[in-house]
Amino acid sequence: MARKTKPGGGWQAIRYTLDRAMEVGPLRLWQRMRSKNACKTCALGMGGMKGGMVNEAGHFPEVCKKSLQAQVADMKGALSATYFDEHSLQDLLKLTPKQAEDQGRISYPVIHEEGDTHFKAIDWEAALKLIADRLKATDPQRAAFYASGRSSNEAAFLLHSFARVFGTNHTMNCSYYCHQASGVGLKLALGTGTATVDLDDLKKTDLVFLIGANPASNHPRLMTQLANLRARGGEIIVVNPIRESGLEVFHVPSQVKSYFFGSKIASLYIQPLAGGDAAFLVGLLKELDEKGWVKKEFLEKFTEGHEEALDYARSCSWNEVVRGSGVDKETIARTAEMLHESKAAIFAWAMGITHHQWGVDNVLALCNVALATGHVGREGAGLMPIRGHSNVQGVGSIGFSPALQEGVKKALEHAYKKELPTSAGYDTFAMMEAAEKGELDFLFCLGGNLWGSNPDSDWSSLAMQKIPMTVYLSTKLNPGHFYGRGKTTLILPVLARDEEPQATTQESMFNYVRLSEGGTPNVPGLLRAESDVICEIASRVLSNDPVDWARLKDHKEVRKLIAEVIPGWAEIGTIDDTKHEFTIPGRIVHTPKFSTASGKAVMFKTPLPELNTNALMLMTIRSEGQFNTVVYEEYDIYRGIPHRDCILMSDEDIERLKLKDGQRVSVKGEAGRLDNIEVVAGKIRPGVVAMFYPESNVLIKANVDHRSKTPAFKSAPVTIEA
Ligand SMILES: Nc1nc2c(c(=O)[nH]1)N[C@H]1C(S)=C(S)[C@@H](COP(=O)(O)OP(=O)(O)OC[C@H]3O[C@@H](n4cnc5c(=O)[nH]c(N)nc54)[C@H](O)[C@@H]3O)O[C@H]1N2
Ligand SMILES: Nc1nc2c(c(=O)[nH]1)N[C@H]1C(S)=C(S)[C@@H](COP(=O)(O)OP(=O)(O)OC[C@H]3O[C@@H](n4cnc5c(=O)[nH]c(N)nc54)[C@H](O)[C@@H]3O)O[C@H]1N2
Ligand SMILES: [Mo]
Repeated sequence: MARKTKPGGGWQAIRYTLDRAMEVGPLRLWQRMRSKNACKTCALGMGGMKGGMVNEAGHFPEVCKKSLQAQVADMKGALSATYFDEHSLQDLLKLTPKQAEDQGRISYPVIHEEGDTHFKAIDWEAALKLIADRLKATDPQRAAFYASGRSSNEAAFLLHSFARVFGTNHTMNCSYYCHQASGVGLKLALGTGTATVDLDDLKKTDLVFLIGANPASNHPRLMTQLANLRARGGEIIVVNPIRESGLEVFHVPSQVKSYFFGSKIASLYIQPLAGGDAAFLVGLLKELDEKGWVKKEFLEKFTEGHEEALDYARSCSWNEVVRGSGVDKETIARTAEMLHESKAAIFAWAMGITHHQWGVDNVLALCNVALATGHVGREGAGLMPIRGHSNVQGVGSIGFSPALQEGVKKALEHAYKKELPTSAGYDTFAMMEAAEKGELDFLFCLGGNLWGSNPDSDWSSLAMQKIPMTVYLSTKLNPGHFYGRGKTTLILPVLARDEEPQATTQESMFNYVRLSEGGTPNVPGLLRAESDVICEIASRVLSNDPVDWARLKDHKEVRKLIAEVIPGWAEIGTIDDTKHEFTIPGRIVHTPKFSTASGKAVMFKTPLPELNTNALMLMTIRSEGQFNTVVYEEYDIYRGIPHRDCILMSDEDIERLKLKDGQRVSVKGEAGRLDNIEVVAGKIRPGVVAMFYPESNVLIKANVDHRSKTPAFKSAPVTIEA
């Protein structure tokens, strides 16, 4: 029997809010929450010039427990001046992700050199000199720059352009472990790498096909839209191996009726095998074709490749489709019928689709179904990757990736009066491999937790500890600072966006660029703006000629440059005067005109992957109480999972393996094992198990998708020993 779970949203979110408010002072928290800064958590976006807790359509109040968690966490105290004297490296290596997060804000620079027992405080001047001297002595091809998705467009733009002027294209961001497959797939199929819909489309759609995502935990503000859709008679199809309670019923905190009685979310809940989506989607295409529901005229006018894609679906037997997906024929038929009957459907997805060795194929298969049913290129219909970090899309848009578009490169060369390198840059995992081979001498991390987000944690420790110098710009401690240390490691404390002395900008998943006005530091100390640190290093390494890095400390100057260099971003050049937040032109697709070479959308044949059905398939997922590798609470309320060292299993698998709910077991993966893991019975599809990331990364071997370079975090074979 599954353990008792709580419905999503509702009073727990409110109670949590009140508890947290008391910790840092309710008035202080309210002021921070309402300040004109883009929300720090997911990429759905709220805040900015319209004020905190306001969405892109101007709706207030948009309440989300995640943004509160993130806000409170940044407001709690700073590490004491003697913290690193009192805690040796050995002590720090024992911190769990939650303990590391709970230590407080980093408020002064520290350094650790190979062999030292402790990190030591270092003043900014000495730290910057050390970094600059090292970079001057480093072959640019042996230096790499990683960015997470919380930093501003300004800081990210400065860092990647510094790296390129310095001489390397080894600039990669966290999206390689996140939505890269969505970007690659969408670009191939539709010629654009981002969502084709905006927030308004969600109000016009009559069907949302939600696959491989758990917005109840990870994008709570999407839940308002989903609840509203059901309330106006629309339908929601959920495709997820776990029956997520918040995707069945959700209590929207800002709506009185929903808050008390709950809103129905899923009309149809489908539980495929982990990694079974590709076969399920091909099955949908096959069913649509057999029923004569494929929009032939639309395909002939506006797409290419449809015959090949359809032929392939026809060539797969129903047996293969059902076995490969774990979904029965009747359910596939019902889904196809709902898509056929819908006047305007939106296809939304997250990591359940991208975290596979065939992540790009999954996205292409999803595009095929959307195109075959004609749900692309119209209002209220389209493709919607539900993005992760609050500015991960912006970081990519402004060019923080190994390859620059030719036009952007030219424009940057013109602006900087300097030729930029042409050599290929590493993707994130390739960079880790280079480190492991001893081919990396310097690593700079603009936020994030590269070690924690990597598969195969032990291997990642070995790889990263070979790097001669690693520099972290961080707000809070995480285990990556210690396991992912280099021979010399510097941790430099930075301001969060609502503490910055200057305004910054962020881009939401709806391609909306928002202005954050900044504020004052939440904690006292030697914290600096990210852009300030980057410009200081750049000035020291490259001098201020031909690029004047000192002048670029002014964010307005950076915005002018972005306006000049990045297509579609002209408006950012005047945003300081106009305060006008804007949607990047050319991204939203409301007519069937595509930015591919031919102007037509492309359908691809997406082969059924071979699933390893002999082993249990492990999906590594997020709990209700975490944001990526940052753990705020041990308990996962929505799934009834009591702590982090658990494995979620179906009653069938528990019985088959002669285990018991609550029993402690060992879990063995391709890369390692974890002992003393508690079995938790839950509503998960037999054959599939789930554990929390980042702890479970010990188990996972890095099987990366050849096109997106994204590791298969959600289809890892494991075995269980009692
Ligand atoms: N609170 C909170 N919010 C977050 C984050 C966070 O950690 N905490 N992280 C942010 C980031 S960076 C991201 S990328 C997003 C992540 O958002 P999500 O992608 O929603 O997060 P995950 O927990 O990784 O996985 C989501 C769901 O995919 C399902 N799933 C796993 N494998 C499969 C599969 O093979 N097929 C199908 N159909 N479903 C599958 C899981 O059961 C789970 O419900 O959220 C962002 N927002
Ligand atoms: N097994 C498994 N692995 C995964 C995933 C999974 O589902 N399963 N998900 C993957 C995904 S989707 C992602 S996006 C990656 C996440 O990878 P990352 O983005 O690299 O990791 P985070 O955990 O978000 O980084 C948290 C740290 O960022 C720093 N930070 C927070 N705010 C700021 C800021 O404003 N500025 C700066 N400079 N630093 C800041 C803090 O020090 C904090 O500890 O992990 C990936 N890895
Ligand atoms: Mo992500």
